[in-house]
Amino acid sequence: MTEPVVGIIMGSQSDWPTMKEAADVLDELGVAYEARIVSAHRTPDRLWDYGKTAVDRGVQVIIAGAGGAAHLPGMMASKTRVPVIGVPVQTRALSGVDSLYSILQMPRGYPVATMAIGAPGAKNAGLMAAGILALQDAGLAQRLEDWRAALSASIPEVPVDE
Ligand code: RP5
Repeated sequence: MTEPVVGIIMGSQSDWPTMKEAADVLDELGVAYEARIVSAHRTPDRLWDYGKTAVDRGVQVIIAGAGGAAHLPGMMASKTRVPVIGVPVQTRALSGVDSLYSILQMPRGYPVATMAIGAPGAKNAGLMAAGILALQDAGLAQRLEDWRAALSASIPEVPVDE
């Protein structure tokens, strides 16, 4: 069994339908990952343990998704030097702008690479993680090139009536 090199963490089970977009694209690209519920507010000790052990466990990129007062990505970035990609989960009350601002405005020194709100952001987080790992993995680099080429080829040049 391949050890996970990407950690997909999220604040709640309710984030999974969004965060699964990241997992799905990592599956397509053959990148080993783990998915965990790690809440900054509800399970702070779990967050601390995850951040403390990430490097030693071989996790090379963390994708962290949360909604509302979305402190998970920033807190994780403060606990580990593993690069953190933040996904603002769409919320009902404020459409995810709350999540976006919570994740985006990090103080100097503890960056979070913040994606777009919702499912497109989660998918791009998976692709961003793959791009980082591909710098040291020629096989993955080729798979990512092929994936991008296939997406590009699927876009028609001429619009049609639907
Ligand atoms: C955040 O609160 C989670 O990341 C989730 O997006 C949001 C709502 O959580 P639930 O009430 O659905 O568990 O911590």
